[in-house]
Amino acid sequence: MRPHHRTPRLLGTLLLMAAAGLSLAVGSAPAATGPVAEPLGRVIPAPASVEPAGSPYRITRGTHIRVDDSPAARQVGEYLAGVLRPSTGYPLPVTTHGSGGIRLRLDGGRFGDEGYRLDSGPSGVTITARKPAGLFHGVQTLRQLLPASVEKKTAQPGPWTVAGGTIKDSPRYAYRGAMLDVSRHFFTVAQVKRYIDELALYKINTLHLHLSDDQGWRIAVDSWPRLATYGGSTEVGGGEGGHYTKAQYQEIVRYAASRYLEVVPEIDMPGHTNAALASYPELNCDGVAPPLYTGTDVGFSSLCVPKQVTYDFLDDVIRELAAITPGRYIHIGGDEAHSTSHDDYVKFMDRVQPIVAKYGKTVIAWHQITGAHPVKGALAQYWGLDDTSAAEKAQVAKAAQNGTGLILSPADRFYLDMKYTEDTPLGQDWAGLVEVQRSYDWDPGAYLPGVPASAIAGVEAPLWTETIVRNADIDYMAFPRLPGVAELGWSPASTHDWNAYRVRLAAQGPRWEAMGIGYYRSPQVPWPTR
Ligand code: NGO
Repeated sequence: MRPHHRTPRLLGTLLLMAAAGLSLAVGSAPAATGPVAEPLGRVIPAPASVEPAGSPYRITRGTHIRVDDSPAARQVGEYLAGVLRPSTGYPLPVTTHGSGGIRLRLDGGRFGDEGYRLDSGPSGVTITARKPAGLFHGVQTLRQLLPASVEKKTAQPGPWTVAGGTIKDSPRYAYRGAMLDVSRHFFTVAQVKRYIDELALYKINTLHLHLSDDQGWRIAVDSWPRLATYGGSTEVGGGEGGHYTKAQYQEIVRYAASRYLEVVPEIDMPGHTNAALASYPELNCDGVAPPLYTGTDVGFSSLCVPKQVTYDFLDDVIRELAAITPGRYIHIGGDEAHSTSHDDYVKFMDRVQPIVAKYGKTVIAWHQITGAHPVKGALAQYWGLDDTSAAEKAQVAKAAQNGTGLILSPADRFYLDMKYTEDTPLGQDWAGLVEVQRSYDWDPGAYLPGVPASAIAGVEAPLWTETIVRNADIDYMAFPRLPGVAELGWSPASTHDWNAYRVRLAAQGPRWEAMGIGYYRSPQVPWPTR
């Protein structure tokens, strides 16, 4: 096993012991009877630097969570207390006074927008960051340093020990996303919040919501009300579908922001638009509305490119969506426009991208936009495969050389709807089978030939939901692959090591069990025996 980045040999030994299923005494902690703390280097995503040192800190009934006198720092403190109180059974008051304990400190230092430093020793744990987002990510690290049972919702015996030492950490990429397709099957606000909480644990900072497709339009638009009331009235398989009112969407946005995730709403166009075409006959070139669609074919629908009403419609939709979206981006889809001619596709994108800019947002689109004229500042989301043609990859690389940023979501690595093996009961296999190692073991910085490293904005794990219906379905497909996506997005390339990673991943299993997350027990991962 390659030693962990800037990590003393002791840690490697601890990891090997853990892999062998040996129990660990942390630092000079007294021999514990309850669950043991995680070693400092077992966090996912792997921190940039880990230096185990000295004695551990133990959270007790008297521990305070001390925060700077700022509303954002206090909020992060309350969030941490919300995680720790049920399982520890301790009061853990959040306060601006006192000494010792758990301290969340904002400081002008060199931590970047999302970075933090965590120092742990006998007198306390201090997380220091320049911005509240860094404090929040540091809190996720702290969670993972505590025994898995800290995630339970009822009081557990402890002890609640955090290994001693220092972690200095900041992300490799600014964009670290997960997409949920709420169109093929609709997911309630509560279900989306639940997924947000799972994403936050791994420092994912972007939630991309695929809000419209052939099978359903999921966001209320006041100027075109039938989109939601009729276009949203069904889903794959013919279920009743649903849509978010503007207030509900804003609730999702607010909740995501409280977990330091930015919401990227997607309205797919010009293809994947049957739900809109069914709702308004005038959007069709022939003026005839097709029926609602509940199958899983793709590529059969298109907005009418020559008609002016198409752009009046999109101006209204984008204006209303931009007004309830504080984030920087609007995703305009652009994939699989097989029923739109190439010329029409280019014309369409030339007209729509300025509408996004007009309402103050930045365009994201699937990478097919690189076959048109991506506007300055646009991001293209790559969803090709290893065996995507060299010509298509070259087209994407050329756009990247000309300034289009890339979000990497290769379907044969990062699509969470791909089956793990032939036996996976859910999901699809058009992009191949994607086991955990395949998903994790590659480098986004060196993936597409001819793409400058600086063009990679980040990574995203899409979860398409043709076959995904329940929370348990989401969990089973996302875990254990999602933490790998998060690690490729966050951790320096120098920490990348499948053999070390699989051991850290195995240690997450009991945490997911404590959280009620059912996951795929991949044989590639040395899970602890239950
Ligand atoms: C493709 C297609 C989606 C499907 C998905 C299923 C993209 C960008 N368009 O990905 O409509 O749902 O595959 O894996």
